[in-house]
Amino acid sequence: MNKYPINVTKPYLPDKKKYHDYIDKIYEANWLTNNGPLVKELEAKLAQHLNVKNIILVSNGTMALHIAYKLLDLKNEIITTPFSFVATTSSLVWDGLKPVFSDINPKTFNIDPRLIESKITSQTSAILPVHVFGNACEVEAIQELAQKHKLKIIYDAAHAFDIQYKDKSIFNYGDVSIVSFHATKLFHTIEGGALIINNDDLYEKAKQLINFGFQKGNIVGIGTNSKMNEFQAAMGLCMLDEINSILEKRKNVWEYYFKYLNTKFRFQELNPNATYNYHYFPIVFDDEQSLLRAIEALNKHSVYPRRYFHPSLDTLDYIDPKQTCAVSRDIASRILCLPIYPDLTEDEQKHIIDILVGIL
Ligand code: T4K
Repeated sequence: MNKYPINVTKPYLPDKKKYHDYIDKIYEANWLTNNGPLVKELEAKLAQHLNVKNIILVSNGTMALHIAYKLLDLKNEIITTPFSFVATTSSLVWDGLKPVFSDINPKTFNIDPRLIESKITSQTSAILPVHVFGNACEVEAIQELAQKHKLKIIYDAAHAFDIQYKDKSIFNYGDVSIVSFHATKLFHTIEGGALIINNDDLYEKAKQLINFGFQKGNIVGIGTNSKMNEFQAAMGLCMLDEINSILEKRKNVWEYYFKYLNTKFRFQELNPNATYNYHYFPIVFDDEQSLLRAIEALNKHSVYPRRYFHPSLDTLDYIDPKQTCAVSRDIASRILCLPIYPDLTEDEQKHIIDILVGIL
């Protein structure tokens, strides 16, 4: 029996009894937030699971971006990708930083390192690439450029949970990586996010920034409140226990679509040096008209794919109109993310595939 509507994603809900047990613990301890025991436990377990040194949990991925900009003392111009969720760019503008867009590679949909250098000026302080849909960026080429021009790197790794690049967590690349643990993500804490920071001093400073500037009870600088609470951490602990089965089920769903659609559409070219987490299932149409026809046909059957990421961020009305990225605009106009989540059935997928093939 198909379960409609079928949305682009459906948040995973882990074992309810286990979550209740954690809630009981929170009631017993009467400790709800402010670096509570469950937040500490989740940080330790995530550091081990991901094989990263320093991880700080925060209230959401967007706050993780803001904290990263302050932590690295970014100024003026930040080179970034126009093909992402709006938060990558809006967070910069909110903080008074100028996004300078560098176009994407038409195959990987990630920022193209070969185009970045021409965008660097005396005002540039950092590069902010995104591992779009969990596809690892060309991290070595980006690292080389950053070193040459003394720029910081922040990876928006919102989609990149559990990705390894050359046998190392992708989160270990750059000065800071941020990740989103929003309900729609493959690993989530309802709302939530994290910063992964290689440098120990910066890690200590980040703890102050997320907690009003406090250090051992003293105010040592300006901070904000970006803390994760215990109910969020409880969800994360339950999710982490089931992460292997979540990833396995996603892989099966992804491969089933791919088997039937790979000769019919264009796909993102995946980084051969990295693993993949099957977070999204983007397909690229020949033109926007075909994409719109597909959306209409799917919607008629209560199937709701999403135009991630449309529009291309260089077209936003708060961006300098002189910035235009032709490749990103083109991909953004033709790309569609199909529903993908662990309990999507083969029957439901077959229905979606039949509709898509039918309109071609
Ligand atoms: N950087 C990047 C590259 C990102 O992709 C994101 C977030 C961020 C930074 C910022 O991280 P956060 O501050 O969000 O932690 C969703 C997510 O809200 C957002 O987290 C995510 N990226 C983005 C790609 O997708 P929307 O506007 O598509 O969400 P919404 O409410 O339309 O939900 C999508 C689908 O999920 C709907 O079809 C319905 C379904 N849904 C959603 C929720 C929340 C449910 O069935 N149940 C639910 O509880 O942004």
